[in-house]
Amino acid sequence: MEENTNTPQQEYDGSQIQVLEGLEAVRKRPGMYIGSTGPRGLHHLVYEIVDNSIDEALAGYCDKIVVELLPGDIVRVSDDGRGIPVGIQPQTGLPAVTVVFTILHAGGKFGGGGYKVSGGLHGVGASVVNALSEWLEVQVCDGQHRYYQRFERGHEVAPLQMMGDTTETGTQVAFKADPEIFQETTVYDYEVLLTRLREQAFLNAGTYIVLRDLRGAAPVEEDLHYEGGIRSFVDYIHKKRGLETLHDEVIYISAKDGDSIAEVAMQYNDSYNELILSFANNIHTTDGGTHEVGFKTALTRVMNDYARKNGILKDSDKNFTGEDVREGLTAVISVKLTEAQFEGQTKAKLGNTAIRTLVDGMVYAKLMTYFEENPAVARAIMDKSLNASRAREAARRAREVARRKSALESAQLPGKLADCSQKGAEGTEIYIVEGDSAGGSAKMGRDRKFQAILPLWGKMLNVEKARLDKVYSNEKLMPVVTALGTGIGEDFDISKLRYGRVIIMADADVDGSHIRTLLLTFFFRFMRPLIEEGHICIAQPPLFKVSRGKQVRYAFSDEERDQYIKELCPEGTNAKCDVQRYKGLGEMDPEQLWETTMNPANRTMLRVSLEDAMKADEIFTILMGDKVAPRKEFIEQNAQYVRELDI
Ligand code: TSJ
Repeated sequence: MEENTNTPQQEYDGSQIQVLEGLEAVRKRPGMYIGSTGPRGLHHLVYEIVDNSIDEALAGYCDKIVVELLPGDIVRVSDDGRGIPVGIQPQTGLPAVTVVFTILHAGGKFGGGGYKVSGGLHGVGASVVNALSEWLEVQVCDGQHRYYQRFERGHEVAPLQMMGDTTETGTQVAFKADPEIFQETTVYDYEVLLTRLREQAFLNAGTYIVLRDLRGAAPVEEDLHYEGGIRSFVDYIHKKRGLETLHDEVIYISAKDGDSIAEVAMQYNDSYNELILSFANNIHTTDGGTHEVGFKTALTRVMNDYARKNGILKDSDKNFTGEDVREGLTAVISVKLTEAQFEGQTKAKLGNTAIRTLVDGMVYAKLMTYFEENPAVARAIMDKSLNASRAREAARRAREVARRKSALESAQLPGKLADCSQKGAEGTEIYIVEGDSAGGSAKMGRDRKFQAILPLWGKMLNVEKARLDKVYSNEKLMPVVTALGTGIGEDFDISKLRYGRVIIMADADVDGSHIRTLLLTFFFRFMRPLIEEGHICIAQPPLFKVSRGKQVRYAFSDEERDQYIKELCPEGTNAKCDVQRYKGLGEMDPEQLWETTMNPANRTMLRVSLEDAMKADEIFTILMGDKVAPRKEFIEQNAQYVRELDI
């Protein structure tokens, strides 16, 4: 058990009071401990519990973990580990298992200040889940006895009870998220849990994780077990995205240094995108850190050294850049270490410098050996990088031409842009609108002081197959680039942004979702800081107009529509409501569009997160890629989610 500043040292009564105060604090400010009380926070509860079983598996004592969703959205997690210890803890006079669920661990992953990962692999722990659950029940078997305890909103209902004899060992925890805390929803999304648990199964090769959904009429179950570990992860990503690989085998490298372990799995595909997923102690380090830096620098050096040695790069050629050697690369980096330091605002960046040295040294030495032993694979990868480097040169020239041209044309704004009168990014917005008729309504309905409108036209560019040089000559995206003013890729300069908000406005149908996916993918790949800094939004036009005479309501969902019908035309009266379903933005007149979607006083908008954009990028890859089978499979599997996923 970790040192814990909250652990009371006094007698039983005093400790109990502090226990309750600790968990009350969690209930008062749940966001501090689990990030949010929305769906993300809700799913986080499951991860917090499962992480404990995974730790037990990593310690070598458990090989099967079962996660079940029961009717009523009760979660049950079981493992066949040693069982949480039940012995009395001297500081508290309570069984260790009771302490695990009732005493708040110091700090918190999302808490302000004082957070330090102290060797333990998991986050804020079981007591936070307990505090935020309407009820929680734990059962522990230690090979001799079965024990049971129940808690309600963090309070123990009764002390730990011995229930009988058993030869089994393991831990089972069942809980019901508290609807008082999770007011938005307590319903779990099977796919969300599946994705996360699959990731954990990849990261912990050999561990069996079963996800079972017993909420519906027919049970749904997925067995997650990958002997190949992160090798299987890379393979899975390529198959799922329908990407053709450049070489058959996933390259796998690993090394140890004291208590630290580093592993890399990598493979090239025929796209132009790089995907590097890095993890430290099974936590996804979305902001990278020392392990990722070590990998990238070593990869660039290996590629250049090998290419020079084998005459692939001539004396007169310039070195490959990091971007050249990562084009079309999918890599998973996983490190496990004690005393991991997580840095940055979201604590998603690894800081330990010793890990950089470990990964760098390992990748340089072992990848070089791999290339020497597999010259055909090396050659295929080198050719890919050569191509990338030539395309980069071509893009540079295209960019210079574009720059020179725009200097000549005195930075011409696109002809279809209806600019706002106010200048500068502060308080201004640009609506990017698909379709001419919607563009026309938006131009007439807007407040021209601070709202600019850019209608899009022309054929869509397949960003998946396009490099930067293609973007510069694309008639659909180029107006967006010039209107925003920032440039793209390595030229991107946010200080040149001409509008504070960039709002995508498209229909709520399949074509609309295509254009949203395209634009988000484009921003994600070429103007990522716009997303990171929260500049990109999605307009939310209403789906229905419900009216009775002069009374009008706009509804954004089926439920809202039904509610307005009830309000305007109560049952029992013979009033009749007129319900209009908007099939597209073009069906709204300028005033309606202003009132419902563009007027800051009434409108709702979605701000796009990096995660949304990553999802769009993934969808885009599948929808636009060459292979038909994954696309078909994706559409079939996701038909019911498309609205949700397509953002
Ligand atoms: F955290 C938790 F309570 F929520 C939880 C813990 C939930 C679940 C589903 C499993 C577990 C858990 C904890 N599984 N296995 C363990 N193991 C221990 O707590 C344990 C057992 C023995 C020893 C030892 O040193 O003998 C040490 C530990 C940490």
